[in-house]
Amino acid sequence: MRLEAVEMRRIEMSLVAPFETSFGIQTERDILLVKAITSEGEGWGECVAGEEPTYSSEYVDAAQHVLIHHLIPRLLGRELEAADVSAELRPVHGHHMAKAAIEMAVLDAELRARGESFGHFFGAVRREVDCGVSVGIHASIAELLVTVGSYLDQGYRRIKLKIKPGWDVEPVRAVREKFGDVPLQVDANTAYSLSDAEHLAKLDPYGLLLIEQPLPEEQVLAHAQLAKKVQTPICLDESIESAQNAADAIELGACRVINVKPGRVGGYLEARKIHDLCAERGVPVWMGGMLETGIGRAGNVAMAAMANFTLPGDTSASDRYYHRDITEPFVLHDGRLKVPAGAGLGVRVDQEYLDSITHWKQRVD
Ligand code: OSB
Ligand code: MG
Repeated sequence: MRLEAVEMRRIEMSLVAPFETSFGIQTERDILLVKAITSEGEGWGECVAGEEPTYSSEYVDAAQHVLIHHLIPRLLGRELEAADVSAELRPVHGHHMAKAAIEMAVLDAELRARGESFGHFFGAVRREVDCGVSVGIHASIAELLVTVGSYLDQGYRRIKLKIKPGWDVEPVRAVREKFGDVPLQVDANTAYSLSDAEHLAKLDPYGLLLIEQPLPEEQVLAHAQLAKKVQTPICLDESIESAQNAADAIELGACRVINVKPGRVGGYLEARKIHDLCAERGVPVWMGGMLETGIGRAGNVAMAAMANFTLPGDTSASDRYYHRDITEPFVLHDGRLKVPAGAGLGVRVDQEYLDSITHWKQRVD
């Protein structure tokens, strides 16, 4: 397969409700999409980088720049498969979300051309996946309980509460008190330090599935030390940027669970390696989310159907994020989403709607 051109575009999408985390509030997303145009057909990729470098060092303007000037030129006009992309891009350090987007587009083109779905390619063992929902920081406990109640009514099988210092034990206690033993976990997005260990241990009585990324991403050893002071299993998100990181963190005792985000680790193929090595080591994984459109969601749901994705993912329905998706919407049925069965990502992009929300477009060839 030869990569002939890449069409890049930026789209603006409003979130149905503001989403607050320990690193800021988001009300809309400015998303970079890439379309690989190959000798065998086209494929889509979604870049999960946010507008600001606040989740990690990556951000959407930088992803756009590095794709145009450093990544796409290394691939254009070449005979390649998705499996070759990460090796071709190795001279460029970092920029995993940008690399993941182009690898995803090449993989989609390749699989569409041979009529194979992402799910089949990953070795999916289920046709639908259990879904959780990530609940932002709210202005009050009363408002939080309304939001959580509504998600439970919709059928979500697990609740994840975003926490930060000053918004942690109280919201967890309130949710447990009102909703009993629903599967519950928390995500701190690096907001604590090891000196908060005693405070974080106050979450132990609430029987949480896990606490996600309590400490800064580079503090892997400190997570292992924290793990000795809290009973709740520690899960890493931001710290895990590669299969090598994952193996090291597990060996060190820094985490008992891993949140897999294909964008964060440089693509679906590296994410698959993380799944496999965690399976070998008896470490469960779950599919994270970055507020994706239907394009990214399709790939994530397909990967979440792999055997060792044993915890519900942040793979929520389209209407949890957007009033109108750019593909056919993902709809929750009994707390689950269906794995697309069609070729490649198995979703169709609504071209007319996409064009109406596109604010920038460039063809690189
Ligand atoms: O830490 O998991 C995170 C969204 C943006 C950036 C980081 C995170 C999140 C979420 C939302 O928690 C998950 C979703 O897409 O539903
Ligand atoms: Mg997280």
